[in-house]
Amino acid sequence: MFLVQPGASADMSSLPQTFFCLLAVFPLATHASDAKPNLIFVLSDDVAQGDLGCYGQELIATPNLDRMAEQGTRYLSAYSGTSVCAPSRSSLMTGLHCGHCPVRGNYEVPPEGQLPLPAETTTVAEVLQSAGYSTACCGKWGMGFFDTSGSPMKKGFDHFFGYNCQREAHSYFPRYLYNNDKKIWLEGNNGVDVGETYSQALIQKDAMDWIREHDSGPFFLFYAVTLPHGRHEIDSLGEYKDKPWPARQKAYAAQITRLDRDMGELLDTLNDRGIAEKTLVIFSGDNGSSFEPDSEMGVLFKQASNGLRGYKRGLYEGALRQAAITWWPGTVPAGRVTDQPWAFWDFLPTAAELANVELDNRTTTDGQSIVEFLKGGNAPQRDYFYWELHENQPIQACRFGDWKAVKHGSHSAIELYDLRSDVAETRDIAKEHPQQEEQAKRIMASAHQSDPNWPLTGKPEIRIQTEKAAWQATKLRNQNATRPIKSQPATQSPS
Ligand SMILES: [Ca+2]
Repeated sequence: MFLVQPGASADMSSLPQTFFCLLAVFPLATHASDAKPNLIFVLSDDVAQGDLGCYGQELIATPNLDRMAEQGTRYLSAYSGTSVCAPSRSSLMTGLHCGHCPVRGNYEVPPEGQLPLPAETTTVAEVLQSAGYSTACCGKWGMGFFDTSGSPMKKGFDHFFGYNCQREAHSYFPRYLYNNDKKIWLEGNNGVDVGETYSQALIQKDAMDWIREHDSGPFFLFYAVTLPHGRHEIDSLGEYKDKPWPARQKAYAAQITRLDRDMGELLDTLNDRGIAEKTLVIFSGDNGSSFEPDSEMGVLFKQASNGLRGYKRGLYEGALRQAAITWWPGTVPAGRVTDQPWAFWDFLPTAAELANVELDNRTTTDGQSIVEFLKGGNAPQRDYFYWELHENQPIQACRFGDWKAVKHGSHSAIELYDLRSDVAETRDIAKEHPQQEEQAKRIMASAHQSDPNWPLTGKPEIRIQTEKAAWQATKLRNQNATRPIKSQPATQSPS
């Protein structure tokens, strides 16, 4: 099968140099290695601001994340890479926004997995590995199968545990997970129905064990938790069992509370091992809310209570501003809530600064270090933030100052909003502000690097055919799946 390699037509020379930093990977000599903090980035799949008590949720219990916010800093304008899984986490891993990132959409390839990150693209894990960090990824990967250039084992991780393919991660009772690149079969699961082995229980155990084994540090854990994305399957409804809600809502609430409990165990583990003050934990969603505000789920859980427009698979603020909390006792200010913006592509340069390394000349980033911001200072100044989304009709968006522009397709007009007076993006004022409209056009033209996988005109034929073949391969796998060996139904509701 022929696949266009991501980034194959990259033409760096056409990019304005002001938006690219070209740097070198070598340790800075001035600090001892014990000054390097441990880094944990928890990326929850689809958790939204509106799911958490600290952002106003009243029906779902999240005591541990609320406590994390009290002891740390909570962000109102933390932007994801884009608003679906693979490109959002690729932006996080590569330090590139989706105008430059080699993965800019969910692009499934047969027999399993997603379009791989190319060999020449550096990840934050590789940067940290080069700085002497032990590295692990637990949860969901989605950036390339093990026999491709995008394997987590080739992208800077010493250890991997979980799902390689994000489609397999729709099931919380999968037939198998991977320990490094070795398949481990899970008893009683067929990947289609509710089974007996709940994946998150194994993933959480692996992550906590790995932290304990590496507590002498420095370490980097990319904990890509699958909760609450995919089918709303849960091993126990807990306190929601008797709520007068539909089954799906009960299961969703229980997923969020399970996520919260696991985050509580994570922070307790750091405290118990005496490494809390040496460890920065960033908790974040990978996109904004995944529910329409008017849907049953959206209404019950008031998913649009933050007053933002849009949700997953769009580029309005509600799709891009995710739930985000940082925690590092003694270093990150406790109880701070800030509206100053940062974005996923800032993580790579931030991690590099904390690890005391400079980036090599193969490594480019669109981000800026937010170390001073994390410590209580201001967010870095920048010219703009930029996003793309390549699901069906490609969408572009940018934010410059308080101006926000969105463009739905190459032939559409630019929509322009003033976030200062209209954070809900209700009044398109492009016609009244031609200068800002022009500025948005210029940003969108220069920030989009041409790539045969991601044309702004729509899905290329090769992607359509490849995704079709991937879907057939998945269907065949599921048809051949065996029924659970011992059927003890847990709680399930349809996705
Ligand atoms: Ca997601």
